[in-house]
Amino acid sequence: MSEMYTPKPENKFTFGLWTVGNVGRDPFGEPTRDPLSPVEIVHLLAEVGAWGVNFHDNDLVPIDATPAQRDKIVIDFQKALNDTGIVVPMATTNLFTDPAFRDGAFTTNDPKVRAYALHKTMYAIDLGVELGAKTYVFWGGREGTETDAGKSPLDAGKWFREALNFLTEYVLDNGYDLKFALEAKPNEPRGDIYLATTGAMLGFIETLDHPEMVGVNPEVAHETMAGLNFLHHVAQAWDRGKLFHIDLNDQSIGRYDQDFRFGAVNLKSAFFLVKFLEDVGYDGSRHFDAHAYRSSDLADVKAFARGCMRTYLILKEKAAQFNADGEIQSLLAEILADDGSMDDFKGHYSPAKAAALKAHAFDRPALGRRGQPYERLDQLTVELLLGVR
Ligand code: GLT
Ligand code: MN
Ligand code: MN
Repeated sequence: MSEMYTPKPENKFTFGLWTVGNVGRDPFGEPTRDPLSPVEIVHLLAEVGAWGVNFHDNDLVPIDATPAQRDKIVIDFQKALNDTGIVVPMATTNLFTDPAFRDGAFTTNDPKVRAYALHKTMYAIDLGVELGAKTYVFWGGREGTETDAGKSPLDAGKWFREALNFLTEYVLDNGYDLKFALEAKPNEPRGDIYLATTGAMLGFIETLDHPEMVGVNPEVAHETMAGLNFLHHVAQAWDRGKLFHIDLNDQSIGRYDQDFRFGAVNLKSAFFLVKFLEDVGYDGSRHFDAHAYRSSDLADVKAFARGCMRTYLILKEKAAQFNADGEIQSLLAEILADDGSMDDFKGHYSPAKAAALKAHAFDRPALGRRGQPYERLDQLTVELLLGVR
């Protein structure tokens, strides 16, 4: 195995306890794998070369644990982190498994459940911060509806805003060094989930009391489930300084929530994504929010985890190759060619510029005759990915 494809701490590869710890349950079948303890998962992640581990409160501490049990679990987990060097960059709250959240957490019509969701999240934030988390993810899997007959989307949005405002104040009040990252998903487990795309989240963030503390955690599978171009959403988040975290996995359009190994379905999209993250210098976690096939055993789970990281590193190498390829770069130069003749019309508005632009005579037929060699460029990209360049 080439040294180049060996994961290193600076790659910031992370997995959730729930990812390599996934036991292979699905809506039609019982688990196919034995559960691993959080300590065992930390050792597994160290063995495969990951940098960090993320968790929901209840991945680590069972929802009905006593305070004494909680403290013992945290001590054991911290010891595993110390023994392996694995870090905790991100934490989150499970606001979807317990029946209390059957109608949502922050957006349910039940004010007691909304209050309980805040209560639970404050404890979960304390736990995450205690173990070193700097990013706190909000994935509202149950924040939605099957029918809009009994729930107002306006109320839901207002309640979600109030909850996030409350929690950012909680973070400030406690002096925590913690930012929030909102994760969108169009559906599953709810029929429809509110704020279904990363773009919707970006718009919502600007309505909060502390928008500077809140960004997004886009997930490949989630934008893909909605039939959208994931890279375009990541780019919009990056442009706004809001790419606080990213969930890498894979997914076919139009299927159930698959959470496949990174690069398992659409290698070309994965390539453009890795190229983007590396080109812009994204320096956050590369979190693999995926799980092994239900047919996998423990050895195959390790192969899954190694595969996520190895594919990322291979695509990173391919991105460098793309950037250094003379033929590809000359096609790009042709596509981006600018003879400077429009320079006077660029930049900020001025009345004189507007008048000059209105007076300019364009050769419209000539504009329409200019082709762009995207076919050639795309084929070169495919050949590069297939390893024949
Ligand atoms: C769950 C979900 C993921 C979220 C996790 C964080 S939980 O596995 O499918 O997309 O990122 O809450
Ligand atoms: Mn997912
Ligand atoms: Mn996710």
